[in-house]
Amino acid sequence: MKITALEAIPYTIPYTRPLRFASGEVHTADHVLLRLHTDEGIVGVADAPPRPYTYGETQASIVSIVNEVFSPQLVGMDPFDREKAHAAMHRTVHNQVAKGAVDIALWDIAGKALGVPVHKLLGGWSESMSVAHMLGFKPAEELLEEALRFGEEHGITTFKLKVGRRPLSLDVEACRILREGLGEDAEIYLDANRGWSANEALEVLRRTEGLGISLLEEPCDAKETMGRRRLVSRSPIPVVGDESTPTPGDVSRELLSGGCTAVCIKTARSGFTEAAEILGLCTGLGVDVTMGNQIDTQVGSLATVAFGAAHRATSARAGELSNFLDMSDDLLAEPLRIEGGRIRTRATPGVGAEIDESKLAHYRQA
Ligand code: MUC
Ligand code: MG
Repeated sequence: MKITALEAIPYTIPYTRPLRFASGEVHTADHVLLRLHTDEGIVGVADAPPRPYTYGETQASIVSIVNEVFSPQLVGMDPFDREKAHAAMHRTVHNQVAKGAVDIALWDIAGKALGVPVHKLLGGWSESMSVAHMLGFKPAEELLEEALRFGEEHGITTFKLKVGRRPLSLDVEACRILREGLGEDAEIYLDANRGWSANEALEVLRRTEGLGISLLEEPCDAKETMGRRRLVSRSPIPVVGDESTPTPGDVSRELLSGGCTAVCIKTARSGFTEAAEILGLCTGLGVDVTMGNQIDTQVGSLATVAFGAAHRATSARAGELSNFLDMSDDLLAEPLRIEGGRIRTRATPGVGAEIDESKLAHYRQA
């Protein structure tokens, strides 16, 4: 089989409820749908969500790198030769999200060609994932109302609270109100998206002691090396690397040098191949992982479910999978459903992201 064309389709779908966090905010999903065509008529599909504040990529840059750089490198290759595809793409630095989408589309082709769902190819641990919901910046009472609603309507009991605000009392208060309102069995963890300094993060840890916060993600900029290491060595809870750990090399550097003690895996920026390498590093070192959300659509969330459900370690915690519910529409022909707090993998070959062509035609930008 040969790759015949890469198609990068920019599209825009508005959010009903925007998500705000320390490094940015999202009002519209201005993503790129990637399609890898082959000479056997099999098409691999993946979603690329640009996050300029995290990786520097934009919708236009993803379209351009795919069309101008990756297409000439990959057309003519066998889609099963993932190592060769990665070697070609890695001649270009960065562009994590564009590379991740190509990788997911390659796995999708492999699954479709073999007639096997990708979660089975990757590991086949389970057929579903438990769902965590990500709560953006809002007044504390509104956060509690949202968390209770997601609990009642979807059976979700794990919440990641976006923090990193000033004054620190805003987030300390939000933690207290959530814990009081959700009860002691709900899991609550924090993600500051580098919004604080290391000292501010330490102060928040002191002021939230006793509230049962389970994890602290990317509290400060990992490049501020001394402060970050002081924070990690003093934190009573795992400090999760996210923006600082997109590649296996970043993960090993941050873990071994004391920049984090847990790792967030995102298929949107690592694809399945690098996500598996990262997972291998973490399980080998005895480090917890979370399945993160890059503010994904249903297409992207389904890819996260395929990877997360496939492995034991990624199934051990709830994955961040519910933020597509805040979008006004989506591209999947058969919508994702959260039932009893879980999302199921698809039994169809590949990742299972069948696209509704009329919706794509409606939302596409070019
Ligand atoms: C997260 O975990 O940080 C916000 C920015 C991004 O790239 O992902 C989200 C969620
Ligand atoms: Mg994060």
